[in-house]
Amino acid sequence: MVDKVSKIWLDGHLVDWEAANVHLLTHTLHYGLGAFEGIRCYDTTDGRSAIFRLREHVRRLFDSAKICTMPMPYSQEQIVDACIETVRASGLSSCYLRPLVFLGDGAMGLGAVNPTRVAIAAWKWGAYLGEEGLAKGIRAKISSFTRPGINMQMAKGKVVGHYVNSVLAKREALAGGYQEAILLDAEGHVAEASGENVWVVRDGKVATPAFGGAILGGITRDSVLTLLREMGVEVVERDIARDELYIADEVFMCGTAAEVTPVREVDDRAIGTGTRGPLTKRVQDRYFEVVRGVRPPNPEWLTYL
Ligand code: PPE
Repeated sequence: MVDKVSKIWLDGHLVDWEAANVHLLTHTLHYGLGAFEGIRCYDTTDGRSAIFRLREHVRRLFDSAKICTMPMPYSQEQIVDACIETVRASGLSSCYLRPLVFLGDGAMGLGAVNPTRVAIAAWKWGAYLGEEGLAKGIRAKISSFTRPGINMQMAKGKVVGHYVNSVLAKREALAGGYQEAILLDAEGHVAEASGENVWVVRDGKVATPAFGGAILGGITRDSVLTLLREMGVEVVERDIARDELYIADEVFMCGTAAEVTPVREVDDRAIGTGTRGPLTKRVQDRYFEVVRGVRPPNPEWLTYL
C-alpha cells in the first residue's frame, strides 16, 4: 500500500489527497492515451533533499505528450516547479514522484479531444526490487511477451497504454517465481525489462540495446552510460542476443525505481558467479554516490530543495 501524504498536485493546484479524484468517463481510463514519469528525490549528504534529473524527466514527459498529440497546458518550467512544490508539500525528504498527463472527461470515443490534465503525486518508495535484490541480484526470466516493435508502439514515449504489455510480463514473471521479466523485441533481440533497461558485461566490456530500438530511452540508462564512460569502461549500444545474457560475466538493469539492480540469474542459469558482479557494484556505488550528492554529479543532475 502507498502511504498517504497530505497533498497531490492536480491541474495547477495542491489538493487534499482525498480530493484528487477524476470522473469515470476520463478518456485515458478507457483508451490508455496518456503519459507519465517516475522521478526520485533523495536525501543528500548535506541534509537537503534533491530531485534527480528533474529537468530531463520533465522534458521526457513533454516528449511523451507530443508523441501522444496531447497539447500541454503548462510550460516545462511550470511542471518543474510543480514537482518541487509537490515534494515540499509531501513532507517527505526522499520519495518517488509520479507526474501523470491524461485526457479528461467530456467527449467519448477514440476521436475525442478532451482537455489535457496533469497530476503529480509523491509517495515513499523503497528498493523497487528489494534490498536483497540490490545487494545480491534478482532472478529474471525471458518473457513470453514481446516488446512491441518501434512502429507498433511509440517506444520513446512513456505512454500509459504501453504498460499493459509490461504489467502482463511482470505478472507472468512473478507468478513463475521470478522477480523481473526481460522482454525481447520482434526480431528476438534483448529489448528491456518490464520497467528497466538491461546491460550485459563480458570481458570488462559493457553493452546495452541501442536508443533507436524498442526500448524506453531511460534516464537512468543515460546516467549509467555517462558514469561508465567517466570510469573509463568500454561501453557500446548494440543488438544483444538472448543467450548473450546467459554467457555474460554480469547482467544488471537500471531504472528510476529499480536504480541499479544486479541480475544473478536469467532463465534459471546463474550469471557469472551467481551474485552481484564487481563492475555492477562499482556502477551501483557510483550511482548512489551521485544521487546522494556524495560525488559531484554532472551539471544540473540534482535539483536541491
Ligand atoms: N523501460 C521501461 C519500460 C520503464 O518503465 C522504465 C522506468 C525504464 C525503462 C527506465 O527508465 P528511467 O526511469 O528513465 O531510467 N520504469 C518506471 C516504472 C516504475 C513503476 O513500476 O511504476 C520507473 O522506474 O520509474
